[in-house]
Amino acid sequence: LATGPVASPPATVDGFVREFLDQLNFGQGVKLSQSTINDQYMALARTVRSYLMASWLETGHRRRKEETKVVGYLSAEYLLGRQLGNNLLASDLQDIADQAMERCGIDMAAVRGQEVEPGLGNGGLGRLAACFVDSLATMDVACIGYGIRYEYGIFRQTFVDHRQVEEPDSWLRLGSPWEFPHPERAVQVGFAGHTETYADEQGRERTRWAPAWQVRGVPYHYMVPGFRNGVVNTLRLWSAEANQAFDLQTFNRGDYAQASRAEIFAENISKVLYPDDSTPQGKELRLQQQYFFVACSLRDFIENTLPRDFDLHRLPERIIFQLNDTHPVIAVPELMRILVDEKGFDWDEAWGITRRCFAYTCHTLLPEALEVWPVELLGRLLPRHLEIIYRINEEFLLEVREAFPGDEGRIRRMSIIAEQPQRAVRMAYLATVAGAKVNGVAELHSQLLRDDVLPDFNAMWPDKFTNVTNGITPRRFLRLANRKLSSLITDTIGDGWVTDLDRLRELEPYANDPEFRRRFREVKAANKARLGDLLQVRDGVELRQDHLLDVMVKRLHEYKRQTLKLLHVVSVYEGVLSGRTPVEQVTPRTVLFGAKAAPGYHMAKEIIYLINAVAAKVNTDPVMDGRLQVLFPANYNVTLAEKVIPAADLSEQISLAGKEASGTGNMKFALNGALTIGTLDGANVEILDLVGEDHFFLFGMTEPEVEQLLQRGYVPSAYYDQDPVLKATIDLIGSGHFTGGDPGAVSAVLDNLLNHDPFMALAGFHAYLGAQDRVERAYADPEGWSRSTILNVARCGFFSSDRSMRDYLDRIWAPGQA
Ligand code: 26Q
Repeated sequence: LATGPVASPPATVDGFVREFLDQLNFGQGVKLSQSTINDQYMALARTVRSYLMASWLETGHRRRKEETKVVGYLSAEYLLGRQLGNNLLASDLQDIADQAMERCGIDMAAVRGQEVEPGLGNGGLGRLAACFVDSLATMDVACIGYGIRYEYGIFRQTFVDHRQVEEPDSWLRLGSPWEFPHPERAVQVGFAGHTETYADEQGRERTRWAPAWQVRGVPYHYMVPGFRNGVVNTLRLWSAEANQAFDLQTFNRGDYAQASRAEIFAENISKVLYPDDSTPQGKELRLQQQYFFVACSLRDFIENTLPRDFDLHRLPERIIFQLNDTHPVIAVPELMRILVDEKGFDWDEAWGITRRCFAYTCHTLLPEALEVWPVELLGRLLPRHLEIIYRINEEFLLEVREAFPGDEGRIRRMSIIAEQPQRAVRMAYLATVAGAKVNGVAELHSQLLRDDVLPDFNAMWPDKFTNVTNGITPRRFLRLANRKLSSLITDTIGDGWVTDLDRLRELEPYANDPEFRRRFREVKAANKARLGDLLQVRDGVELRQDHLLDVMVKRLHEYKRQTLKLLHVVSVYEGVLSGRTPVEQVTPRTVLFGAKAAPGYHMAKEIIYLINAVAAKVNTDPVMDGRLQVLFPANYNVTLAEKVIPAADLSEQISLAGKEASGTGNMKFALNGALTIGTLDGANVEILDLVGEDHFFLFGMTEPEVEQLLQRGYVPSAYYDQDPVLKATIDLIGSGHFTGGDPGAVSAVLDNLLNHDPFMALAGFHAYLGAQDRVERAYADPEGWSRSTILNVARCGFFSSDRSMRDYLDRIWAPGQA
C-alpha cells in the first residue's frame, strides 16, 4: 500500500483550496473565519510544501539508488530570502494559489508580506550559496547543502539619530513552516579534552581523542526545489542542543540556574550569526560554530547518507565537499581524524583520500580577511585536530623542500603555521594544500589569487588553480522579482530563458525596435511605481517617479567606496548651493543606498551616519527644488533587493580595482535592465566585456595602475588641494553644514579620507564625476538609454548561476565526467 510514490494534492484551484483549508483547520487549528494573517501564511506555506513533498521523497529515493557523486556544499551562510514565492514559482502553482486565495477571500499580498526571510548570511557569500543550491536542483545535480541553523540571523538594522542601531533578528519567533526537524538523525560533536595513544589489537600505535564535553547536532531539513522539474534537493542546517536539559544532581539541590548552564552553553553554538564579513575576530565561539557544523555534516554523510557497508577507500567517488571560503576548512583535519583514528586507515592512505574529497573557493583579496586561528585556541578546543594539522604541514613542507631544494624562505612563507605575530594556523593555506582545486570567483580575482595571494602555491601546483565566475539564479532575481520584464521577455522569445539564460541573446535585435523599447520602459516605470508604493508604506518616503534612480546597495565597506558615491551627491548639491550650477541643469535623480555595517566596524558606522545626515539636508533644502533626493531605507535584505533592483536605472559598482572579488549585485542589476557605472573590478570586467563600452559607464584606475600609484606614494590631500570641486565638496562636509553646525561629527571620515584614504576615493573622484556626466547625457536620450539597457539584458545570460554550476562540474567536481 505505502510503497508507491506519495500522491500530491490535485493541481487545481479546487484541490488547492481543499488542501489549504485542511492545513488551516487541522494543521493550524483554526477556522478560516477566525484566522489571522499568520495562520493563513502558515497554512499556505504548508500547502505548498504538500505539493512539493512527493518530489522531495522521490528525489531522495532516486539519489539513494543512483550511487552518483554528491556535492556536499559546506557553507557557514545561506542567505535564502523568502521561501513562499520561490517555492510557488518552482512548483508552478503561482496562478492556482492566487485564485485559491481569492476564492477564500484572503489578501495574498498581505500573506506574502507575513514571511520573515531567513537571513542566515551576511551578504554576497551567503547569497551565492543560496543561488548555487537553486541551480543544482534545477540541473538535477545531487547536492546536499550543509550549514548552520542560526536562531538569530543577520541583525535588523534601524537608524536612531542617523546612526545604525542593531536589533536581534528573531526570524523563528512565529515558527518557520519550511523546516523539518529530524532529532532522530542527531549526531554528537565533541570539544576540548585531550588525546592519548594506545596499541590496537594488531599492536599498532593509534591515537584517540577524549573530548571534555559534547553537544548534540540536530539537523533541520529545508526543501530546495528545482524549477518545475520534479527535483527537490535538501538543505541540512544544524542546530546545537545540550545532551540533557539539566544537570540532575544540581537540579535536585534546587540550584536551577546552575542546573541549566550546560544547556545554555551548548545552545549558544548555533544561537547567532557573526555579523562581520571582512575582519574575522578569532573568537572561540566562531571556531566552535565552524567545527560544530562540519563535524555534524561529515558524520551525517559518512554514517547516515552512504550505504551501511560502504568502503571508504572509494569516498572520493561519492562526495566532493566544496569549501565556501575558509569557514568550513576544519573539515579537512576532521576527515583525517575519522579515517585514521576511527576507521584505522594509514595516514598516507587517508591523506590520499582526503585530498580528493575537498575543493576550496576563495572569496576575498583583502589580507585582513584571511582567517587564522591561534594555535593556543585551536589546541585547546580541538587538540587532536591541531596534531593532525601539524602533521599535514610537516609532510607538506617536505614536498616543498623536494620541489624547491634549499629555498628556506619559501618554506617559511608557505608553512600552514604562521609564527608571527603569534603562532597561528593559516586556514587558506590548509585549504589550498588539501583542496584538489582552488578557485577564485571572477577572472580578475582568480588571476590576483594566483599572482598575489597564493603565488608560492601556484608555482608549486599551477593546475590546482582555476576560475569560476560567480552567477545568480534567474529564477529568483528575474522571473520572481521582475514578473513584468519576465513576461515581456517570454512574450518575445518564449520561456526557455528561465533555465537557459544564454537565450536572452535572442533579445538583441529588439534593441532596435521602438515598440519593444517602449514596452521595456513601461516595465521599468511599473517597477519603479511598485518600489515607490513599498517605500511609502515601509518608510513613509516618496520615491519620485520622474527621477533617474541611482542605486548603491551592498554591505558597507570602505573598499566598496560608498563615500565616493556620497562625495558625488554632495558635489552636485554644493554646485547648486554655491551658484556654480543653475538648478535647472541638475538631472533629477534619486540616490538610493542600502547597507549594513558590521557592528564593530567603526568607520563603516560613521559613513552610515554621514549618508543619513547628507540625505536629511539635501532632501529638504529648497535650493535643490526637489531635484536631488537621497534615500536610505534601513535593513536592506534579500526581500528589499527583489523590489529595488528591478526598479533601478543606474547600478553603482565603484569599488577600488583589485578589491571586490566578484560582486553579484552587479549581475542582478544588469539582468534587470539597469546600466552600470563601474570600475574594472571583480566581475564588472566581464560584464563590460560582454555588453561593450558603449553600454557601460567605465571609469577609474586599473588594478596595476592602483599598484603603481601606491608604489609612487599616494597622497590624498594633493587631490584635495588641486581639484577645486573636490575641495569645495569636502569643505562643505567639513563645515558642519550637514551636522547641525558640528564639524566634529564628521571628522573621523574626513580625516581618514584626507590623510589615509586607503581605497583612493579622492584619486577616483574626478573620473567618477566625468562618468556621471556621461550617465546624464545618455539618460537624456531615452531611446538610446533603452537600447543600452536591452543590450545589457540580452548579453548578460552568462551570469546565470546555472552556468557557474556547469563550470564547477566541468572544472572541479567531475572533470572528464560531465
Ligand atoms: C569570518 C570569520 C569570522 C567571522 C566572519 C567571517 C566572515 C563572514 C562572511 C568573512 C567573510 C564573509 C563574507 C564574505 C563575502 O561575502 N564575500 C563576497 O563574496 C561574494 C561571492 O563570491 C563576492 O561576490 C564578493 O565580491 C565578496 O566580497
